[in-house]
Amino acid sequence: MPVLTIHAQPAPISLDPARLALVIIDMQRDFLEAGGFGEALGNDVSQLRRIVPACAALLSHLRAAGIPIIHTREGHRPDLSDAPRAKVERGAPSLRIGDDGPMGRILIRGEAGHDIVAELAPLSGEPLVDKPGKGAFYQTDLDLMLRNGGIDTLLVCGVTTEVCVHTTIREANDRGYRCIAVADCCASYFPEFHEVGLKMISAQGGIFGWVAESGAIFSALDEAGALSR
Ligand code: TIU
Repeated sequence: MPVLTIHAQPAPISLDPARLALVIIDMQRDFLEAGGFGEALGNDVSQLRRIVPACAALLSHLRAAGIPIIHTREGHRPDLSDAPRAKVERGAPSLRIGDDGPMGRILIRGEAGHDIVAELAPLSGEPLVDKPGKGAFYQTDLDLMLRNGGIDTLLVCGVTTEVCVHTTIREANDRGYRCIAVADCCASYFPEFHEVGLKMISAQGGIFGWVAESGAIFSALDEAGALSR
C-alpha cells in the first residue's frame, strides 16, 4: 500500500501503513458498564458507551486493511501487589479497587468487569496489554512489541480521553512515536474534558500529536487501497 495521508488537526499527516498500529485503550466493562470502577467513582457510564459502535467500525476497517491492533486493559493482580496504595486509597468511591462488585472484584484481572466489552473483544492474535497504570507504556511490554514490529505511528482511541488515552499518547510521544487520537472513538465521563483534551493534543502545531475523525482514516485507507490495485 502506498503512503497514507490522513486529514487531521493541526495538519494532514502522511505515514507508511506498514509502520502503523492501533492502540485501543481500556474498553472494559469496569469503565463502560453499571457496577464497575467508573460508576463507583460517581460517573455516568453512558458517556463512554456511546463510542462502542464507532470503535467497532474502526476495528473492522483496520482489520480489513491489515493494520495491527493492540488492546489494553487497566487492572491489578488479585493480591493488589501491583496497585500503589496511593491509587487504591484515592478519592471516595462507593467501591474501591479490589472490592467485590456486581461484575466481580473492581479492576482485578480475571474478573468479569475487567474484560473488554463483548462488541470490541480482541480477535485471536491481537495482543492484549494488561497495565497497572493509566499509561499503556508504564510497566508493560508495549514499547518492545511496537519496536519489534517496526511501528512508528499510532492511532490511539478508547477511554477516557483525558486520563488513559492522554497519558498513553504523552508516553508514546516522548518515546518517539507519532500519535493520532481518533476523536470520535475516544470518550470521557466529562464531555468538556473530551473536547479540550483533544485540543490539548493538537494545539501548538501538534504539541504531542494529531487528532483525526475515523471517517478521515477510512477515506485515507480506501484511497490507498484503490491506488495499490
Ligand atoms: N477514571 C477515568 O476517567 N479513567 C480511568 O480511571 N482509567 C482510564 O482512563 N482508562
